[in-house]
Amino acid sequence: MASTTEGLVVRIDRKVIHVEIGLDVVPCTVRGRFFEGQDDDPESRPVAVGDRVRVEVGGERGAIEEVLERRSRIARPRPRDPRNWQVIAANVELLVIVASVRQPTTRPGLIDRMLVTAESEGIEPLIVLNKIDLVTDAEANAFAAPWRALGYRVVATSVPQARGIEELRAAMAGRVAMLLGHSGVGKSSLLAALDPAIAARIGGLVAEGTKMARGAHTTTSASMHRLAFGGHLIDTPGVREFGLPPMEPHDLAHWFRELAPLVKQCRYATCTHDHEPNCAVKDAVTAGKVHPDRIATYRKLLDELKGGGERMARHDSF
Ligand SMILES: Nc1nc2c(ncn2[C@@H]2O[C@H](COP(=O)(O)OP(=O)(O)OP(=O)(O)O)[C@@H](O)[C@H]2O)c(=O)[nH]1
Ligand SMILES: [Mg+2]
Ligand SMILES: [Zn+2]
Repeated sequence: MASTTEGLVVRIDRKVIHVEIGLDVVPCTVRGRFFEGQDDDPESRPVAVGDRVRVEVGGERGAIEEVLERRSRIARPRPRDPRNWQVIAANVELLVIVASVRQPTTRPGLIDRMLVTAESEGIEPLIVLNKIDLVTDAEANAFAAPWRALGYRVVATSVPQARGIEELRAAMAGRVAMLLGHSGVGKSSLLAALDPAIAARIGGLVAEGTKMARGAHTTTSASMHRLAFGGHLIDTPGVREFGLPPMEPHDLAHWFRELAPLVKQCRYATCTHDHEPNCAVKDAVTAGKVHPDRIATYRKLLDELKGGGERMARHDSF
């Protein structure tokens, strides 16, 4: 007899959605109505890794009947259709923004974009500065300084030197965490270092979710892993760019920690801190109280929102 139970989406293949139910992972299909009007592209499906679902289980397989309400979303524009938002993962509690100073170099603006997404979705961010074996401590500290000054936690790590791994474990334990960053910064390597049992357990899975490119394993789809020390960690493919969730331009400053408290002092409630008179944010910038990189990112994102806000607002899937 089939029975209905709750599960957690851990991986999405072309034909099958893998759902963790208790200690098992059950291959599932979705009820037809989910796919109505959808093409065969897994990224366009209304189910994401991290979704809590109700599943009807019969024998070895299941059928997803319902996706439960999402508490948070990490989304980005779809590569082939930037007006349409693709949810990479749902219900993330800790967004682990992985960066490296070298090989590859992470632009500060990318970290700030991800921070805006985390703040606006109510997700705790954690910045991981990986590959610190390739730089001096002084370089690593200089890179991390602007975010540390704002109270963001930055953990410096090295996979070959096993530095910072224990601190990361402690931050993730018992939570749903997600790794996000450029390709090659070491997300999958960190996952394997955090829980060596995962690397052994998912040997075949890794081969499926990776492709050999210039001798490196590049992750091609998001997948969630149960951590031996408690909690779950989602590994994701590297991002080259990262868009913003649709929002009103005057709301952007709320998600910049150092700007948010100033906004109330601006003359206009809808001040975008751009051309408006009597602007507390502009005063703070003039007084040198805001880091130049952060305000540069704010202005860039503001331009994007002003240019694309109306267009994005019609796509409220984020
Ligand atoms: N020197 C050094 N190399 C590292 C470190 N972490 C990872 N690497 C190397 O960096 C390369 C890329 O690592 P991956 O873990 O595949 O990177 P990724 O972020 O998962 O990349 P994508 O899946 O493409 O997004 C590999 O050759 C790793 O061995 C580190 O801390 N120091
Ligand atoms: Mg990877
Ligand atoms: Zn203002």
